[in-house]
Amino acid sequence: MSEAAWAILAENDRGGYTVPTAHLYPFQWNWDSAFVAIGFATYDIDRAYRELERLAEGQWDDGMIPHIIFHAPSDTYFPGPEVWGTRHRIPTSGITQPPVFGMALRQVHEAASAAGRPDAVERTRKLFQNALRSHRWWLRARDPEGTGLVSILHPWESGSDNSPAWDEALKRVPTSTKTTIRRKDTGHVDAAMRPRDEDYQRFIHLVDVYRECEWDPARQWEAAPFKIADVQMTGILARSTADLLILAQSLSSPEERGELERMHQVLTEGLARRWRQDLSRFVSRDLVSHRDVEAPTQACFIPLVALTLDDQQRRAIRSEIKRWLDGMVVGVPSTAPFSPAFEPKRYWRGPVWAVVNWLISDGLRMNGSEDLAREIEQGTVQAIERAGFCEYFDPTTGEGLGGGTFSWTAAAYLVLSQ
Ligand code: 9YW
Repeated sequence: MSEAAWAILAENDRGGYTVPTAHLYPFQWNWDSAFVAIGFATYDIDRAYRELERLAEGQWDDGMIPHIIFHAPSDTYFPGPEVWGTRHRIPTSGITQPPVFGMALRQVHEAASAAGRPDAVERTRKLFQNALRSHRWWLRARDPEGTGLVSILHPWESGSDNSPAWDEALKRVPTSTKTTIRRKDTGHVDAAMRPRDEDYQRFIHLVDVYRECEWDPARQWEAAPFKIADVQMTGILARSTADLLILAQSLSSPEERGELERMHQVLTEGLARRWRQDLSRFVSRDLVSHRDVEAPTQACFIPLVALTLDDQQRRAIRSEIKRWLDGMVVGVPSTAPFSPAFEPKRYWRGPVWAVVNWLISDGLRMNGSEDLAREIEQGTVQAIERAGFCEYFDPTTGEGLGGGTFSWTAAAYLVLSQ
C-alpha cells in the first residue's frame, strides 16, 4: 500500500507542492501541506523541504501563512483569488489554518539529519524563520489581549469548516453576501456530505467583512462577528512552538530561544485553563457570546499534543475517547456519536479524518496511553486499506467518503503504518 500512497503524492504534485486532491481542492492548502511534508520525510527528504518552501512562498509580510496559496489558476474551486482580493505577490486567501508547519519542520529536519544531508541545516534555518514569524503573527494578531489562547475569525481557519462547534456562533453571522456564491464543491462530491448552502452563505459573509477591512488584523479583530478562542488551534500552535524550541537549541540565538520559551509558557498555561472536568474535555471559548463551546468535537482532544496532563485528566480523557469509539467501525468520530449534531457522512459533523487521528494518537502517546494510541492508529491504517485514500470515513460503516486520492490521507498512511 505504501506504493499506492507514493503514487497519490506524485499524482497530486503540481511542481514542488501538493494539492489535497485534484478538482475539489486544486491549490496548495496550509495544514494539508505540512502533514504531506511529514509523509514525504519518510522517503523523499528533498521533496519534504520543497513542500514547506513552497508553502512559505505564500507567507505575508506580517507573518501570516495563508490557508490557500493559489500558485496556478484553476476554475474548479470557489472562492478563488478574485473573491479574497488580497495583495500578496502570489495570490492567496486572506485567512490562515492550523500551524502544523513547526511540527513538520522538526520532523523533516530530524529525517534530514539522520540521513546525513549536507543541506539540512541551511534549509531548516530558513524555514525556521518563516515559522517563527508566523508564530509571532499568531500571538500578535489572534491573541492581542495576551490570554494564551489564539482565536479563529472564520470556521475555515479551524480546518473543520462545518463542525457543530461553530453552530451557535455562526447563527449570529448573517447569510447575506456581497459576493455571488458559485459553489463548485457540490459538483465534485455529493451535496449530502458537504457543508450546507446556509453554511457557505455565512462563510462568504465573513470573507466579505474581512476583505472590507483590507485584511488588516487589528481591523478584522474589531469587526469580527465570529471570534472563537480555539483549543485545537492553540494546541497545535503550542506543540509547534515546542518543536521549534527543540530545533532552536542548535539552530537559533539565545534571544529567539527565550522568545519561544515565553510563547510556549503562555500558550500551555492558556490551554490548561480550558479543561472542563465535568465534561472530561477541553473546551473553546466564544469571545462574542462569552460562553464555552460545549459541542463535543475532535477539537476537545487536540490539546493533548501540547500538554502533560495529570492522572485524573488522563483517566477522564481516556474513558471519554473510549465512549466515542464505542460501537463505531472506525474511530475517532469528529463529532461524538451521542451528540444530536452527529451526522456520520457530513464532513466535520461525524466522519473520521486520518490526520485528526494522527494528532490524537500522538497526544495520547505523549500522555502515557500507548495502547489507545496504537488502537486508533491501527484502526486508521485498516480503514485506509479497506476503503482507499479517501478524504474521510463514515465511522458507523467504515465507508470512504468525500474526495478520493487524498494527499494527507496518503501521508497519514505512510506515517501511521510505519
Ligand atoms: C476549504 C483541503 C481542506 C482542508 C480542510 C477541510 C477542507 C475546505 O479541505 O476545507 O474550502 O478550505 O475542511 O481542513 O484543509 O483538504
